[in-house]
Amino acid sequence: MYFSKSLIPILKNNPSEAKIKSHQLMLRTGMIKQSSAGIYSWLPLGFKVMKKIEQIVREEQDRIGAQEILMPTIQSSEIWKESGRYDDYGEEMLRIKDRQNRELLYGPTNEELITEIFRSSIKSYKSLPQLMYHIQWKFRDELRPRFGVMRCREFYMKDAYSFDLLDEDAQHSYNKFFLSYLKTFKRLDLSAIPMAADTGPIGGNLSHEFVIIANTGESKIYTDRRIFDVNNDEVALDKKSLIDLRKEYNKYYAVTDEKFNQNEFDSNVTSENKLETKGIEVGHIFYFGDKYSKPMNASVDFNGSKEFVKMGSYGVGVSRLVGAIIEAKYDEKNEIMKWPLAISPYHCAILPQINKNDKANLEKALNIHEYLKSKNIDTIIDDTDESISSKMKKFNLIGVPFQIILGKKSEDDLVEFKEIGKDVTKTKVEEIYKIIINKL
Ligand code: 5CA
Repeated sequence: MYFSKSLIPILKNNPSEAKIKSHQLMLRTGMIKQSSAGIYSWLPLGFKVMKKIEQIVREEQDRIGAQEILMPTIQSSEIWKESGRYDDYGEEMLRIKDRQNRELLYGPTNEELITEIFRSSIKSYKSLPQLMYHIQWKFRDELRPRFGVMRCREFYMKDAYSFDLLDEDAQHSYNKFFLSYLKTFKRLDLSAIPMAADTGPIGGNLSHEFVIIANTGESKIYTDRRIFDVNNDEVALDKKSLIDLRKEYNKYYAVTDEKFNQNEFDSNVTSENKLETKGIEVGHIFYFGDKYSKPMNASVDFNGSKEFVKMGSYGVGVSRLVGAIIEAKYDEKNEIMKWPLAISPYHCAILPQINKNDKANLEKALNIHEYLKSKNIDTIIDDTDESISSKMKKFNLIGVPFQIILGKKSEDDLVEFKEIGKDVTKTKVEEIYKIIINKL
């Protein structure tokens, strides 16, 4: 990709309407463009990052045997009347009428629709468990959309749903998603802590929010610091049974605002381990038994008797994650965005100094570009006539983790190469390929 031909509208300064760094950076580097309050278009740079995050989320859902489907954004009010949530959901739900005057809505979540799909397709307990997910836009008419993609009205979510026969089977499904979320966030290089949480309009009595610590977060959290050690223990993730893993986390107090109780906090956590801070909710899982299956009559036949299935739902804020990762990784002082390589908009940027009467540097850049492209390294060339230093600044801000610099005196087979935030070294292009591929 050539920078001169790309739709990456970089701004010179931070836009004044953006109050937090992720919002500032996303507007400044042209990742998104607001179309109306809390509604954004995703331009190529932002879209690439979001798609890479989506793919990691998808792979970890597939790994636990969840089946990908795609439900529509527009739903009929009928099923919401069956569950009783049509009136309960309130003004956050965007209600629409079609030309026949039928009541429709833009889905804020999909418990009803998936229950309707389940009840018309699955009849026997032998088909259980069923785990399904989709990655789709949602709309919630938030009273105060703010902070860019962090709290918007239209947002991209992965939502999964589990259906089981017995309560204990359903708890097992819950634990599978719990573990899958830990793995997903780890792949995104985030330390997201599961916190006991309120269930709000989704319902049920068991729920965890996955929260990353950030000053700009909207969730208040109270926790025992030692839970971070559990989260950083790679071995535990692979070796522990699901039940042991849950027990490991349950040892430590970790709750969100709504679940907070000062007496419990004081009696369970010593003062040096107490942490009261703010965080960003990047995922939320719920267990709600037959809350939807009963009123919507979703049951299976089990040895001649009719059993309402036990359900849970599991959400990841895919579009919110783009902002959350910026909040966690942006080095504000040096204006460097440190995307984890797996989700950076490009793996490598080639920054040649372009001389008017000498095309040698550009040609060299094109050759390197072809070579890296053939090896599946996602590469961009900055073919504009800006100075090298302004190109480097720009790509530090965008956050391309590897940069090849072709200055005036670039020798034949050695090029200047640097990993973002580190020093320049002179390296062969084949070596560069090996360095990048090893880190991917
Ligand atoms: N049906 C359940 C689970 S699938 C559900 O909707 N859960 S939720 O309401 O907690 O949303 C799931 C995730 O979507 C949240 O953890 C958050 O990361 C993201 N999210 C929720 N509201 C917004 C919003 N207004 N803007 C951006 N992301 C949001």
